[in-house]
Amino acid sequence: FLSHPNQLGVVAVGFNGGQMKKGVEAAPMALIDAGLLTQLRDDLDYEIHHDDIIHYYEKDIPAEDPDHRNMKKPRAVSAVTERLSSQVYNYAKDGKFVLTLGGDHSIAIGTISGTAKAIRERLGREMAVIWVDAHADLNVPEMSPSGNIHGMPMAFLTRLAREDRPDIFGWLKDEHIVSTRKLVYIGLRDVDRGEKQLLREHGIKAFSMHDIDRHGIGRVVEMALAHIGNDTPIHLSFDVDALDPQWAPSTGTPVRGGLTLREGDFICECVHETGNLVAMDLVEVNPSLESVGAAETIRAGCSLVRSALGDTLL
Ligand code: 6HN
Ligand code: MN
Ligand code: MN
Ligand code: MN
Repeated sequence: FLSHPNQLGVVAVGFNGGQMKKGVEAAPMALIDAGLLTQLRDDLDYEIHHDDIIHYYEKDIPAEDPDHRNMKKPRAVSAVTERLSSQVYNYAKDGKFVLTLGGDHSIAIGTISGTAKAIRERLGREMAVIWVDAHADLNVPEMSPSGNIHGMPMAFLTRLAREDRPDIFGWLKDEHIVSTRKLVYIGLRDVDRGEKQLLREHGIKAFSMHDIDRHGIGRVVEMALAHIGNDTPIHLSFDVDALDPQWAPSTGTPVRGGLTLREGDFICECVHETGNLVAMDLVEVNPSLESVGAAETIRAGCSLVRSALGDTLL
């Protein structure tokens, strides 16, 4: 599905407004300083398209941003993701692979809407999303326990949540939307009550840590890819907290009992092998949360991205 499979568009998103902890905005810089883009260029032969800017979107963030429908910082997240959506779209419409380095997971509202629109226009197809996370990030605003929008992106992207105000996600049009049938979760282990109900009601495919323990990661990835079908463009949204805190301690909402780094890399490798991957997000790396674990978490993040881009396969 990529007309230029070795052309890589990179967006560095230093945004933390989808949750309350500072530090996640520093992740793109930390990942790039760790040599990620150099490795992709020199070891994996990608031609990198990057404006060499870490985007903090200061000008898009309003001074006044009162809660709306239980959402915190709704105008900031909306404005930033709207801008990000067109940045991602501009790479994807040319048939480039798009790598977005977050940032908290609210940014997926921007990245996924951007690729979904480009894939519709360019190929006349609906895209699938593989969401690897400890959490489902499927809360409708009113049922969110925290009001943090990083727990809501998939609700807006599937239209399970909707808002018509143009300054609060009303900019999301049909072309940006992903079908609940084309969404697959891997790694879930901390899902809120309302989210569980939505997963059930809409028959959304979800593989929890329980499923991974039962079937093994190999079989789970096979089933996930079978659900999507082998002729569908894939956007991979990887929340580093899917990994066990042993591998990725520096993240805002760590949950024990997660994936090993090897299992995370394996998921990325298998998705790469399909040849259908068109975009990836790496989110929720927070280098300031764990002085000891930050370097390790950054290394894990780099490893996941390299795996999704074809490293580690012989
Ligand atoms: N993430 N379900 C919780 C909430 O606040 O809605 C946690 C969300 C975490 C979001 O990790 O991207
Ligand atoms: Mn997440
Ligand atoms: Mn998470
Ligand atoms: Mn929880």
